[in-house]
Amino acid sequence: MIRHSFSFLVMAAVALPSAAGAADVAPAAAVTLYQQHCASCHGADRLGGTGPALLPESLQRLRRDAAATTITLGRSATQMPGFGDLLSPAETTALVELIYQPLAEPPSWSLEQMLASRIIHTPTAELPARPAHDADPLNLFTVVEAGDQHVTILDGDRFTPLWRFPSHYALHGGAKYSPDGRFVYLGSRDGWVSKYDLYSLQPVAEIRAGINLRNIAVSADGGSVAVGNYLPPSLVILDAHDLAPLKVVAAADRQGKPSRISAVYTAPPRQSFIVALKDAAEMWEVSYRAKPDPVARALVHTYEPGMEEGAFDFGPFPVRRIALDDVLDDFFFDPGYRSAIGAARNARNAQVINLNVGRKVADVAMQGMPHLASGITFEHEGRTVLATPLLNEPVIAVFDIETWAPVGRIATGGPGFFLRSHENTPYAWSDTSLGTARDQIQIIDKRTLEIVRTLRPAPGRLTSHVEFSRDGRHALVSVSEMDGELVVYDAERFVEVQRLPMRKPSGKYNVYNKITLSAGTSH
Ligand code: DHE
Repeated sequence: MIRHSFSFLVMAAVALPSAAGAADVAPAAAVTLYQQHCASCHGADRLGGTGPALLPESLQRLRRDAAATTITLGRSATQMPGFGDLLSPAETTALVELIYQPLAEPPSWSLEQMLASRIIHTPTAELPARPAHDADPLNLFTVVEAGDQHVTILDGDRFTPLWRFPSHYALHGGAKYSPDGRFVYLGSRDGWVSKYDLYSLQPVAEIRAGINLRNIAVSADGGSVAVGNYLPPSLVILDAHDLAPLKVVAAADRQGKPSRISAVYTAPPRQSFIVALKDAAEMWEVSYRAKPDPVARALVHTYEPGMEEGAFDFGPFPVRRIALDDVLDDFFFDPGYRSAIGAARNARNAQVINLNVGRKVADVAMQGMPHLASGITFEHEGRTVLATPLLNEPVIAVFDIETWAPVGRIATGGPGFFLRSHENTPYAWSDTSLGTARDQIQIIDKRTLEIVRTLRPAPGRLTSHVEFSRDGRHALVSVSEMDGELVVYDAERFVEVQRLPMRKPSGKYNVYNKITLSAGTSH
């Protein structure tokens, strides 16, 4: 497989094109340059090919100067060559300007294109019955290395890499596992869903389910994978075995106004996927309880507004619409999956939605912008609480999950992205990577809600995501720099055990903690 990716590294020593030079190259000439140098890999329409899509929607995380560096120098460990000898600085700048322009027509991704993109790497019948390695298959970590678009599968007992492979461009959101932990599914921002076998350490299948993907979820019965897309606005249901599309739902409100999907998660006791919409004040529940019959399996169902009778769609994976007061950017479930608590990024309140009755039942004053996907639950003074970092305040907000009453606000050394814990530790670990002190991990005692220790694994360097080992004895921390590392801590004594060099590690996901729905991590 050929993989292209963009550098997030700006090499100051290299003379880069200046914005002033862009005036030298007309936009029409930039289009010609694009067709000459870029189209064969990135697609004549910029929707991607063997290289990633070059659209503003998929390049959100890449600064323009970093894009210019990549065009000039290429990208090591990928098929992206440097064009510094072929393009003048002004031409490079013009190309950068071009790829950050939206397309004149909203890009479409048809079912035919989706089907044509699908690759079966290893037929299920050829997969071995037992692991080909001697590591505990339930104590593996999938580690995303965003720096050079790779993934490392790590033995969680010995902290040694078992397998490192190239991924699609910009993986985002949690890795999702099959219920038995054998397979891992990854979604990339440019629309690819890939499945890998953790027994034989090889790819199984992949499909491009959209152009700009948000996140994926695997059903609790292991049968299907839901894909939430920004572009085209859609929810795609795939067969979890071979990633064949089963249903494509055009994401739109009841009146037909399109909406991006902001997040999709599985709700195991409900046997359904719960879906948040970014541009429509609705939440969806898509049931996977009824299995598609063989005829339905052979057909790919589509669903658009207007097809439903009442609030329901009667095809396989029926869509149930729940009307809300506001859009949702993200949400979190109570432990019984009866309610979801969700919030819009620009809101200061969160809404509690009772999924059984299908309506909003409470507002929760957050006094800040919660990062609910990073929330955790734990027992505190005899009640279950939800704790979530706020993205715009140096605070972790804590709420009673039964009454939604505030329980506390933990003042931290800066706003952070992630909060992680484990049933076997009294501590929760949080980063402060969105503040000025980007290098801190703060350890909170879940009994007192007080910070008991601040760690700086690599002073001055961006430090973020934490995940615990299967037994909760170790906490793995990402130093998310290009020449970064994974720092393994003894979670009881807060002392460093090991360092593993990694290329800008972002998230890491422990198989056991994920499949057992540990309260200390995301699912
Ligand atoms: Fe994430 C998970 C949304 C920016 C790294 N992020 C998620 C999830 C959502 C989300 C909805 C849960 C999906 C899941 O697990 O299936 N993230 C958003 C945003 O809206 C935001 C703020 C803006 C955006 O660009 O989309 C955003 N996220 C980032 C980053 O800038 C991070 C740090 C680097 C990156 O990769 O872009 C980042 N997000 C992550 C990670 C997870 C994640 C590592 C999984 C955490 C986990 O433990 O499950």
